[in-house]
Amino acid sequence: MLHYPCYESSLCEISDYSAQGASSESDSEGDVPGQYCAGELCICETIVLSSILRSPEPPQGFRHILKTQGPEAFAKTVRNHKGLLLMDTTFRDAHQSLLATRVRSHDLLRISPYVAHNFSQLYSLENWGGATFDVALRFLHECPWERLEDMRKQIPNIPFQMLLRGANAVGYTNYPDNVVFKFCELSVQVGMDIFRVFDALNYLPNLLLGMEAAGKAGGVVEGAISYTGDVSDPTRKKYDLKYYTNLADELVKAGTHVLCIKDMAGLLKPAAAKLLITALRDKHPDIPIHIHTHDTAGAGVASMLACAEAGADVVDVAVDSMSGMTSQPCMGAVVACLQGSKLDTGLNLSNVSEYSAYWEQTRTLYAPFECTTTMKSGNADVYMNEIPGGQYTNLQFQAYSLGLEDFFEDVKKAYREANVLLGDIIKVTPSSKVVGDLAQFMVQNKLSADDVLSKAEELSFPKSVVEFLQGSIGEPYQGFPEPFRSKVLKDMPRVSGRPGASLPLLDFDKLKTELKGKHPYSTDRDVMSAALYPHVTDEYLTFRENFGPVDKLDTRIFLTGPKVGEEFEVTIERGKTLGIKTLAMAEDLTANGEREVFFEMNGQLRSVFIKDKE
Ligand code: 3PY
Ligand code: ZN
Repeated sequence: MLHYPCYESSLCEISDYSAQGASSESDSEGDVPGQYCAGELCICETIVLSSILRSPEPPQGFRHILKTQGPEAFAKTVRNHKGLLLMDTTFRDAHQSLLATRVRSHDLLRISPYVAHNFSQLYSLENWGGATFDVALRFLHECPWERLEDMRKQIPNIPFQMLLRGANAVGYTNYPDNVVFKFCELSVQVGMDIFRVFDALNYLPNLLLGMEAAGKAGGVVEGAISYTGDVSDPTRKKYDLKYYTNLADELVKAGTHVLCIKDMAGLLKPAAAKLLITALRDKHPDIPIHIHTHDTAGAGVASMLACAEAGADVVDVAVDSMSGMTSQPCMGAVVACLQGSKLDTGLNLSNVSEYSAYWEQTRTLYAPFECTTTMKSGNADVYMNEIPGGQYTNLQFQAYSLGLEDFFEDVKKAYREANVLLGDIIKVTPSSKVVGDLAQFMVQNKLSADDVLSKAEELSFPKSVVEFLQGSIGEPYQGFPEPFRSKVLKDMPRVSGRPGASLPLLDFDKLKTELKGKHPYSTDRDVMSAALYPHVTDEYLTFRENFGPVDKLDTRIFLTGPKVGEEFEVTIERGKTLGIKTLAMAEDLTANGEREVFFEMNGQLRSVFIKDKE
């Protein structure tokens, strides 16, 4: 008879097991090691368990080629592959766009063995970088490096992909060069494989720095061109086909292993996709082409199919229940549309559905962060305002939380005007913040574009706008807008060239000594986190010292806390599970606003004092 693992408590055991391969016990009995009890299987357990029982070792994937033959051979294999390859963004961009990046390691790790076993044909799994680094530390109180390491253990076969913001690494500002290099080096050591490197202005010196850092670390370099405008519209002259093909030539010349078009706002309509990819394919027949988009308007699947037809090797999708709107196009739809064709993805639609069912259920845990609280449908107005996927949801959420019903409509209109005032720039983190800040400033102060121009000398612009005009994130294509720039900056200093080039190198030894002084148990990974986010890392380490590894709690308990009388389990490491039962709370608060909470831990009575927030 097959005994079922208890909800939560033994899932980690199953997951660890999958990474380590079969054991003879399990083979003989059809059972898996760990703690068992008879009971109901949740959907997650059912699907993970069934895939592991089918085959204890996950099948080999593209990572095998990468690790045994290196990035060039990997790129060649991708290029020679028949059929369309997919990158799954569910673990990064999908939840960054739909759930404010709040998905926790706990929920990513629960489904990781299933992904390893059933999606080994993926080009890559995007699971790190972008906003995930900051949000993990700042809001989830978990270590992004541990997340990466733990996922690697569960998914040894599929290449991991991350988003590197060029010279901004995974931050919002330029860092000293040695920070970017060391960051990439450590990322590869911990388990990263493919680096999608972009720059928020497509500013080549920044892009090349990120590419060099990723390449030197041994990663696959995916140089990315951020896409804006519309190459199928002859009236949109600034970012025309020539602009993109010239940039692609530069990235290929710089040795990118894979060429990426990063359509962060979902502006690449099918007709434009056909033009652009055909042109790139003709110029660079040997280089794999990878396309990223967002489905904000709802045309994402059509665009990705057009890209594939025109010769793209890889496109980005998110699993069905985490796709659509500001996220990526639907994986199941792309898989189904290509089934039986020469571009067949090789993925099994039933597996996609099972995977989707897990996320459908898991997504409900993150209801407080749901973009669907405010966003009910796709919206083709993105073709006019060009707001990137993640920012679109953020701006809408902000507008609703301010209770200003028309605010979002006004901000979208102002965003368009702000973009023109700033010279029609590429808009993606952090340049999108510059445009968004200016748009909000205009709406809040009831300023038209003409007002902004005529009063530019007197207005007190948001910091991000001033810094952008100073050149602190790089130089926009065709230069800064004049006379606006001179009016705003007056005699303020200007940075010319690559901003990071003038920053002094970071003294890592000094930083380590300082961090150890304050947090004796901090590691070299924490030092790297502190190099990128000093304050956030300090707060994360202090939190962890006070409250322990809260990433081990299940998501409902983490987000809302247990109810009085509730029993739950926490697996702190393999084989170490704590049984906790909350018993009661003291009626009175202490002088410093704390309340004593009584609970049982593995049968023993304990109590803690907890700050009462009410
Ligand atoms: C990021 O920089 O986090 C992005 O997702 C940009 O598109
Ligand atoms: Zn994106």
